Amino acid sequence: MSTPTHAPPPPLVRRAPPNAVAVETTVLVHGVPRASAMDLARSLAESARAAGARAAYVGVVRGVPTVGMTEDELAGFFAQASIPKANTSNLGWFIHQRQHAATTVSTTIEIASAAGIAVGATGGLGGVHKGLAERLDISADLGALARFPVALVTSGCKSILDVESTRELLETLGVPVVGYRTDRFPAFYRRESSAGVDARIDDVRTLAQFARQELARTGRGVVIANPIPAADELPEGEWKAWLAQAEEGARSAGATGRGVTPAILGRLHEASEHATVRANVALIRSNVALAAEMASRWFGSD
Ligand code: PSU
Ligand code: MN
Repeated sequence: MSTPTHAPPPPLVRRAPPNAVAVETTVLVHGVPRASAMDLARSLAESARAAGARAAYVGVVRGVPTVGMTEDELAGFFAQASIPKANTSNLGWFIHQRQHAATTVSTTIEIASAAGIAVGATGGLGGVHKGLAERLDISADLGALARFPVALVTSGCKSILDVESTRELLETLGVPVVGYRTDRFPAFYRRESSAGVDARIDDVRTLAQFARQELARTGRGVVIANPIPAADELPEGEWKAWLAQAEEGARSAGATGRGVTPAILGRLHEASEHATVRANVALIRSNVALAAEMASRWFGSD
């Protein structure tokens, strides 16, 4: 009999009821100023509770994939100067190294589905980055949706990406995109892009029924596109100016690869005097609430 060369991987920790909504930790660690991360975590948990379900934060805690991180574990993350972003390609290494890591959408749905959680929420999906002619940069989020059975509520994808190409790639991968009360694929801070959706559903009951059927039928994910609340949408002109400034700043700072998204988002927050942070928080809250309504329809409310 051969002897294993190292200890088996630690088991997954699941502290969440079946109706929980999986929420990523990258948005807390890299998406908002660190000082507001715990407030955001609490306010999202409150949004989920108000809609009848629990929010379960997903992260890698000293190498252990965890669904339903405690406040202490979250505080441990926020106290660190930097926490790496785990996607489906590097997750295994963080586990092997017994390291902390924040989950992106890709690893949130990978870990959540392994824990039997079927609904997740995020602000904006990763996607196809601009400048493909120079370098191919496509988020692992898209491939993960084709593999892991989670219904993910998102306000489309960040408008710092190539929104139309992201939408095309979801189609190529065979991931259905359902618009919640919309016919357009949303672009994060903006309610609409020029891209469309596969189906429009206007009520949560049908949304939950359809997602449940699709997950059972296919074993892969579904995107539920929920536009930013109208009152929180950013004016197009200002948004474009802030984005141009942030992109230029990130470029001259030499950001590449996984560093591009946090570099642009940080600069956007500064350029807009935090208007983008407020919009970001508003849309995530609305996505968590919709996901919680779906989960409670699907699995029963608390
Ligand atoms: N949207 C935000 N802030 C973020 C992200 C999205 O407003 O931090 C994160 C999400 O976790 C998403 C990830 O899954 O960025 C995609 O990163 P990448 O392009 O490196 O795959
Ligand atoms: Mn990338």
